[in-house]
Amino acid sequence: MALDMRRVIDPDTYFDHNSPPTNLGWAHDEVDKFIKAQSPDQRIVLVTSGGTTVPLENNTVRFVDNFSAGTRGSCSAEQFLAMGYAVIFLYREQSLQPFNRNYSHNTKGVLSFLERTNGQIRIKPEWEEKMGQDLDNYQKYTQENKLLMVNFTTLSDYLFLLREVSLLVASLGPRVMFYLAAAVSDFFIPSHSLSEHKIQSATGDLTLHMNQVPKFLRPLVKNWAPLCFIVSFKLETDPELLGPKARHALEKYGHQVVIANMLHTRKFQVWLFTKEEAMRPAVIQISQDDLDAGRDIEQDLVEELARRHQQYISSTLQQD
Ligand code: 9Z3
Repeated sequence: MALDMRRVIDPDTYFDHNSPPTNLGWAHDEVDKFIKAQSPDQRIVLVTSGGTTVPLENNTVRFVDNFSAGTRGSCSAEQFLAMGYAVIFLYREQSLQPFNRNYSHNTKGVLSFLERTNGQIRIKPEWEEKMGQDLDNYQKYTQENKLLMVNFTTLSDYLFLLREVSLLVASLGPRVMFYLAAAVSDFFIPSHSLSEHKIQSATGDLTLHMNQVPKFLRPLVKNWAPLCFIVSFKLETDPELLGPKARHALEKYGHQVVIANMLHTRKFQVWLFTKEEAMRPAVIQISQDDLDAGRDIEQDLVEELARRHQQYISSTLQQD
């Protein structure tokens, strides 16, 4: 794959040259209603989750995908709700969703939470309590306007929706947290260069030229939502790069927290980089035994971020 990285366009040009997703108007109205339904001191978090796709054809048969099951995002959304946040969950269609993640992608086997007894299908007794809690929580949070789910598929869908939601929640200021766990492609093929129909194999090998995606964290922090508490994620596979890249992101965009994680240890260990702790990031970790016992690292991570978010809110109130 030959990557053409010379032409870096700015974010506005990107929006001028790509089409918005079909759910953009719906998302605008729903987010608007959602934030108007919140009380004046309600803390709100935008959780992004799952990977973006980059289509290779306009009538898309093939696409390049970014790695993310949506575990981090869906699990964190549940934790934020438990801590009293209202959650806007911007997620990749078909990736894990809060309260459904243990059933839609059950690692113990398809429908393994069900059994047939005397001809009747029923939930296995060992699943009943957990399923009951998930059902109750999901219904409670959606009915109380505490959980709103908006889905994306492509990189372009994601960026349009991210900008739309950011501009809507920005006016609520410091009590809004951005928790940007979605895995977002760094490269894309501009729509004018896309093949209209399925690329044919008759001409032999395929060489792709991909442009660099403009860095959207910059306008998000500077222009779209400058008063909000912004947490981005940095994913690497080379341990030598993780710290330097996390520090670089903090310096470049000037936001509040970068959570650094390695692909293979992301369920056990994450580092929290801030301006003050750039050389000595706080570590959050759990053991394999914790994980086997059903404990998720997101419990500790979200608790810590909520604490820091509260400090941020208090410090901005003192400045007023
Ligand atoms: C993450 O680093 C997330 O923690 C994971 C979660 C994607 C690893 P899963 O969904 O995985 O639980 O399977 N997300 C951010 C990845 C990303 O694209 N970051 C960009 C980068 O590293 C910057 S925003 O350059």
